[in-house]
Amino acid sequence: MVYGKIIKGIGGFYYIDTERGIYECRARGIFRKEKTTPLVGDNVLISIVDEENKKGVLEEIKDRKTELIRPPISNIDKVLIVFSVKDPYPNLSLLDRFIVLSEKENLEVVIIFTKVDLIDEDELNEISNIYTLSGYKVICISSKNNINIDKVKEELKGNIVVFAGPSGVGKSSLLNKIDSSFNLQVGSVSEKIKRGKHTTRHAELLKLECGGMVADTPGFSSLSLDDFEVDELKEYFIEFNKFDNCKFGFRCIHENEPNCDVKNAVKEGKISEKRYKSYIQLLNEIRNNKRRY
Ligand SMILES: Nc1nc2c(ncn2[C@@H]2O[C@H](COP(=O)(O)OP(=O)(O)O)[C@@H](O)[C@H]2O)c(=O)[nH]1
Ligand SMILES: [Mg+2]
Ligand SMILES: [Zn+2]
Repeated sequence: MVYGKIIKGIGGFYYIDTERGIYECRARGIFRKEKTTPLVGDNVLISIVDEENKKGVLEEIKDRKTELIRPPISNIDKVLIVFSVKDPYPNLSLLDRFIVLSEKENLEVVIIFTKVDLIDEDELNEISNIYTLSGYKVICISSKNNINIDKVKEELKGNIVVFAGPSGVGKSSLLNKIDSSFNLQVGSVSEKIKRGKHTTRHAELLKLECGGMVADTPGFSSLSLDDFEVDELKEYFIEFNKFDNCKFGFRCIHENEPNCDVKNAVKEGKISEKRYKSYIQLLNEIRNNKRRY
């Protein structure tokens, strides 16, 4: 048997990348019986049926490290969350929402601020400090002026990553810089139209020149917090976890409780006030969602 990874799945066929090339495989019936659906990203064993035409059978799926449902993809190592510092101006509450969704899925988060050629250093620090204070790795780049593209490549090496972020922030420009074979359309509506036509298209993994793979998907296809509980949200604001001396202990949701360690840390500037406000905003959103049903 040959070891490989599913990089694409279309109409019951799985495309498995192995050291001997890519094989087109059907899955054994046993998977259907056991109700396991092979996912793009799965590490698998295949048996080869026809070497000449590169056909095989998917025999075994190895345990998954992570599993995203939307988009359906497994074993992602990290998510690179991309926002521009200007044009468009970053919506930080949206950025915090991307972070929360990633933390819930147990993905490593790296934040990339793009278009740094458009603002001065003080403005840039003000934005990026919020997230370094929270404990995140932040990379500030310009595709236009070739700033810190190597640092992004460093994050990709040997990893499977997904890029997430709103449109217009420079994701395609960045991917083109990372790997010249991409040749993605930049700044045009045509890419969006193309995407619209392929809304049911499956996730796919693309190999990078620098090693590693990137998932060809718009990141999260849903940004809703419908699946969240009020008392779990605090887990996904990772900087809160350092402050655990609240009077109400682990039951404290750091909102209106007295003697709250997290609220004190906000007052002392040890936790960003912006991040705390985002937290309260998302908390209320989760509550309102629950009331609707
Ligand atoms: N000034 C500046 N503009 C950029 C940079 N990167 C991308 N852009 C512009 O931002 C717009 C959107 O870029 P694109 O890569 O298509 O964004 P995407 O929608 O996230 O894929 C285009 O007009 C790009 O030329 C950058 O580093 N600096
Ligand atoms: Mg794009
Ligand atoms: Zn508290």
